[in-house]
This record gives sequence, C-alpha cells and structure tokens, in this order.
Amino acid sequence: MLIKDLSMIAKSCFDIDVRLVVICIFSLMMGACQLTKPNLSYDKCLAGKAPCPEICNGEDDDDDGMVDERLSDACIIFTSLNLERGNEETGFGRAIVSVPDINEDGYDELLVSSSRALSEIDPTEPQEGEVSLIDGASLQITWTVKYGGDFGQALAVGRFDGEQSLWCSGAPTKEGNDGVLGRVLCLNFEGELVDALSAESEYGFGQWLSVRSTVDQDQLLVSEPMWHQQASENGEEILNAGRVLITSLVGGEFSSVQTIVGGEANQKIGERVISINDSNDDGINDLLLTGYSSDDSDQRQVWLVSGVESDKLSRIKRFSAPEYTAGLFGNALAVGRYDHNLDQDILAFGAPIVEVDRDDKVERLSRVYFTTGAGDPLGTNSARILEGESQGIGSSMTTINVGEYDILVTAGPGLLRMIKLNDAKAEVVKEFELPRGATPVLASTHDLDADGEIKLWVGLPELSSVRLITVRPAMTDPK
Ligand SMILES: [Ca+2]
Ligand SMILES: [Ca+2]
Ligand SMILES: [Ca+2]
Ligand SMILES: [Ca+2]
Repeated sequence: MLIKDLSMIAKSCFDIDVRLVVICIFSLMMGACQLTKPNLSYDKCLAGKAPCPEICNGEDDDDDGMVDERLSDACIIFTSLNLERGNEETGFGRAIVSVPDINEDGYDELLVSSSRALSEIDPTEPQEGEVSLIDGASLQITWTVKYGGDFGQALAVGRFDGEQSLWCSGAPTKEGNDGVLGRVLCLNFEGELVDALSAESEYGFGQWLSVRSTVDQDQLLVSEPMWHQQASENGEEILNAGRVLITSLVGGEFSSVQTIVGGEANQKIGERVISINDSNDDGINDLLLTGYSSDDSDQRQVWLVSGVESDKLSRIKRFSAPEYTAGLFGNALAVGRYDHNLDQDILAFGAPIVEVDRDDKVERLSRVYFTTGAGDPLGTNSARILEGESQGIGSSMTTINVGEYDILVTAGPGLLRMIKLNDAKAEVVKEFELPRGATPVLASTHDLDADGEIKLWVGLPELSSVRLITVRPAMTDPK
C-alpha cells in the first residue's frame, strides 16, 4: 500500500515540472515517517528533545500520562497480555463474559471458566469445572467457584433482580437422583449461590446461556437443544424437541415465564439464542435462534422468532445459507449497527465452514453473513480456512461500539477480524493473527473504562489462555 502511494506521488512529480522535484522529495520523506504534526522534528522527537505525537501503538508517545488518546481513527491494539491458568487440559477460557464494574473503580471485571470441550464430554462421567472472577484493574483472580457436571460450559451476567448483577453458568451433565440431569447455577459476586435451575430430562441443559433485557429486569435464556420431555402416564412420548426457556428471577427464584419448543418432533433448536430488538413493530423484543429445516436435516438455519408470549413457536423469518455449511451456519449470532449509513439493526451470522463450488473445485472457506431483519442481504465477508485447521472465522462473534457505529468482531482458529459495513459492503477494519490450534471465544466490555478503552477478550481454551485486544474509539479522552 505504501509502495503504491509513493510511486503515485513520484509519477505525478516527474510529470509536472522539474522545479517541483525538490518539494516532492521532501513530501515523500514526510510521508515515510510517522509524524503528523508539521511543527515537530522527527530527529528531535527520536532524540527525546521534543515530545512525539501520539500514535496508535499502546504507548504514551507525547508523555502526557494518557495512552493513544485523541487519535483521528479508532486505535486497536493486540496487547502482550496473556492470562493463563493450569495446563492445556484445564480449558481455561472455555467461556468468558464481561462483568459490569463490581467494585466501581472504573474497570469492568471478567468471568472466565475452565471446563472441557463440549465434544469431549461423556455425559455418564461428569467432570468438575470452575469459574473465576478476574478483577478488571489488577487482572488478579478474586475468587473461583468449582462445581461438578462440567460446570462452566456457558456464562451469562445480568441484572436479574433489577438491581444487583448476578452471574449464571451451566453444568449440563450434573448427576441427579434420576440419572444425568443438567443444572444452571446463578450466583452473586461474592460467589454465593442464589438459585439453581434443573433440567427435566436428558443431557444438554444450559450448554448455552444468554440474557434478554426488559424494562424492569433482565431475563435469563437457557438453551436445551436436546430437550426430551418425559413420557406421559400411558408411556407415550408427548413431544421430543429442542427448547429455550425464558426465565425471570422472582422472590429469589428463577422461574420460566415462557418456553419456546421446536415445532416438530425431534427438532433441535436453540443451540444458540440471542435477544434482539423488536423486528416486526409489535413493540416486543424478539429472538434470534438456531434451528433446522426438518428433524432429519443437518443443515442448520437461523430463525427470527417472535418474543410475544405464546405456547407455540412463532417464526417471523428464517435464514439459510445457499452453500454447504456442514451444519455450522449460525454457529455464532450477533446484532448491531454495523453500517453507519443505515439507521437500523443488522443481523450477523457466522459460518466457520462453507464449501463453495468454484470452477468444478470445492473450496473451503469461512464466512460471515450480514442481513437486515427483513431479510435483505447486506453482503458477506469470507476468509480461507488456514492449513491444518478445521474451521475459520464465524466460530465466535461479539459487537463493540466505537461511537457512531458498531464493529462486528469475529474469530476462528488462527484469525480474528473486525468488520464494519459501508453501504451494504463489508469492510475489514483490522485483522489479527491468533495462535493456531485453538478455537477462540470472544467477549467485550460495553462501556469505556477509566482509560477510555473498550476491552476485547479472546479466550483460547485449547491453550488455557485469555488474550486482550484494546480498542480506543477515535477522539475519546479517558474519563
Ligand atoms: Ca499521550
Ligand atoms: Ca501512542
Ligand atoms: Ca472494577
Ligand atoms: Ca416483535
């Protein structure tokens, strides 16, 4: 890019007039160094005789005590911070979630779980998992909660009682008296249990959790993709499908206020579910969740489901990928204002494996799809799957706000991409290489911290490590 720019400048110099050559060479030199303020000397700055101008590098170049402040572009840095715990079998970073600043020191806290991979779980042999609270300022562990049943598979934080934040984590294989039953435990930030939800049957309860905000309080969404209702009294199966429980905390106990059940027998739904704003103008916020076209299909779809309380699942729209996606379409779901030209929420679906026919050859890619809630496609962003990896981007996603618009952050083994839309075209804002051999899990803080930064956390459970990317929105001052 730099070489291209220089050759263009040089060409225009020679075309115009010989007398201008000196000025042009000077401007080439100016362009080659990093200085932006014309009154500063690069030599003096390097020699420490004048303050350097602030550039995006994670350092306080102008020596005013603030790092990367007031830059004209958002400053995004992959830091050297590497939180680690245990050995590679620990699975530290399996689930991560940002926690609103508990001790009010200006830095949001972080919850990180250590737990086995879902694919490694043998439901008949549950293992202990743990969840640690990490102080956002000191990055020290405040406490760790341990529990059986492969605890720590999923994490969610919300103001479920309307005031204090609570956190919940799934233990999908916890053994009960009647065999293997899952649990979801909800605790306060002293590490004390507030309530536990139990599965009615089968394995998989709470392998995915998310939060839905209402006016008064947050609700906890609990996925049970392989829900299996117990036989009725005469021994017949009533319905055997996936479901999502929408629960509220009332009088210290979580109870289900609404249940969304797959429409057909054996229909898996809700491997992923997120809450979105009202998409059909009935004043009630809706849900985005994964489903399948039929009970025997392995082609995953994404469904936009009405949030109106009802016994029946009411689908507003369904999205499917035209290419073969090995059932991984919708592996991550996100919503945000990704296009600053478009005054509406945009939905994003991750597909970490897409096989595309190109000139009679099958190409393996990973892809993120963008669409409006009405189903108008807004482009895609694709990345090649790295050699030796089984997936690419779209494995995990999160949304960060950088002022006027949102950036979608997506990652897969070896690669993290930050994407925005510009007139319905996906643009890569920034891209980072990640360590290979680990499927990243993303979480981000909602508000700027005391340093004026958003923290983007990258869990790498196969390496038992959590990495940090800092994002400073353009022209922001620390609080
Ligand atoms: Ca500074
Ligand atoms: Ca700097
Ligand atoms: Ca804090
Ligand atoms: Ca609605």
